[in-house]
Amino acid sequence: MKKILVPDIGDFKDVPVIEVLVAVGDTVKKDQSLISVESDKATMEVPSSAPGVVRAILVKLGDKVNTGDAIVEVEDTAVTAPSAVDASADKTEPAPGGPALATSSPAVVTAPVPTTAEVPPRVASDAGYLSGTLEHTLVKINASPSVRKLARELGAELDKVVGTGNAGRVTHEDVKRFIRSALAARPVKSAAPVAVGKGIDLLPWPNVDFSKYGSIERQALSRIKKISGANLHRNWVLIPHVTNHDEADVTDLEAFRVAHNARPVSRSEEGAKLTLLAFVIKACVDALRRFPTFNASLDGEELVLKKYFHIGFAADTPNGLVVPVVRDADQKGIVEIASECSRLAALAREGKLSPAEMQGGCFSVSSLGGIGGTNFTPIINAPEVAILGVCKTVMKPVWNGSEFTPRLMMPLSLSWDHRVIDGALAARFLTHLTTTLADMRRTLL
Ligand code: CAO
Repeated sequence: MKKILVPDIGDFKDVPVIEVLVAVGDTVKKDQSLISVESDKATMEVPSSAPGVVRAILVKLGDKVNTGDAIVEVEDTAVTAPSAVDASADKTEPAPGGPALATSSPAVVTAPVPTTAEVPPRVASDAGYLSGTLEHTLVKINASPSVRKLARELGAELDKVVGTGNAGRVTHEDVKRFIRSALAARPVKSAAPVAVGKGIDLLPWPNVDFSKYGSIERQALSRIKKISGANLHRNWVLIPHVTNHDEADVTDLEAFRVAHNARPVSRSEEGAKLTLLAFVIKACVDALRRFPTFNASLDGEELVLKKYFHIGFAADTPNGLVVPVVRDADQKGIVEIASECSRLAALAREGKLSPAEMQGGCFSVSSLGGIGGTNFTPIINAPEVAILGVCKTVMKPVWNGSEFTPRLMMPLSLSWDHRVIDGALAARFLTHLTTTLADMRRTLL
């Protein structure tokens, strides 16, 4: 029998138990959460330092615990389990400076086993940072006990769920959405047997000890980075991307924009600064209308064509990339689109976008125009089928048939899903976009 103790929880004292996550008779794995405790700064799940069967629960809801308090008694089943780790501090202490090896099976060699106090708590912090001994063990899971319970029941890994609540707090709806999208992303069973093709068979990731070559520092990825990274990776691997590049002559457009911003034409527009991004979104809507295949999603062997025009735009925030959506951009004027982008971008930076403000996009625009660069290959935001990258405008000599004239050129990069779109269609779409941006009056035709 092994008593599981509260590990070192740093400066926290008398933290109340807000959840008991196991019952007597449950079989628990090593590192499985046993209880949750919550201080005014953080929520922590205390994991089991050993596998086994829960024989007694020594705390109840509302009890206050401190480092070293016993919370659960576990009968250690490790010695009989085929691949188990002998984690019982009663039976096996790691030999100083070397691994603990003993199990009932001579064929099983175990890893060094930490003592109870060495098993770190999983910490969720509203503040995002905690000091002292916990700093290196932080897992930012900003969610209420009931949300964490729901996540456990549905099998959602909370640290992969994007929190859309206040300060990125994970809500019940976030967990359900995560599960829905995980189910939707499951490979559809094909009626016909797959005769050829292989899974991606890659070399293992290089395992390098960088500190051998110089001094290093490790930083945990932000929550948004972890989630967007997983999504981007899936999209990059599963979608056959092609990117076309072109340039739009925005000389007249920029002159109009600058003049408009200098002297608003009406009181209602005063204060709403026109941005190039707003014009690009409007031009994209026009192109999507003319080329409906771009305003679509692939669903098995069908294309879902959308009759609405919700346009997402990538927003760079201190915590990573998010994509707020301008809804019904076809029904909005450029001033309205500009002020909506500015409102959504501000909310994005504060981490206050609501789920609805990030859902339902048909097509995305990723603008690096305010920063620089000549071209890039944006990754499609599934289940959309195309994305437009915008780079910084540059004044260039352009041949007009008789002479070179200085023209302000905007580099555009259109990535598209080759399962849905062919190269010729993509070139037509991009040509339409550049022509429209060269003279936005075309959108009125
Ligand atoms: N060419 C030249 N200048 C441009 C430009 C372009 N294509 N686009 C914007 N600018 C200028 C703006 O006019 C503005 O200048 P002024 O202040 O003098 O008017 C300045 O650059 C800053 O613009 P901005 O980028 O802040 O504003 P925006 O409306 O163009 O973009 C937003 C808003 C949210 C798209 C932007 O802030 C942002 O987050 N961009 C990064 C998107 C991103 O990370 N994409 C990569 C995704 S893949 O990892």
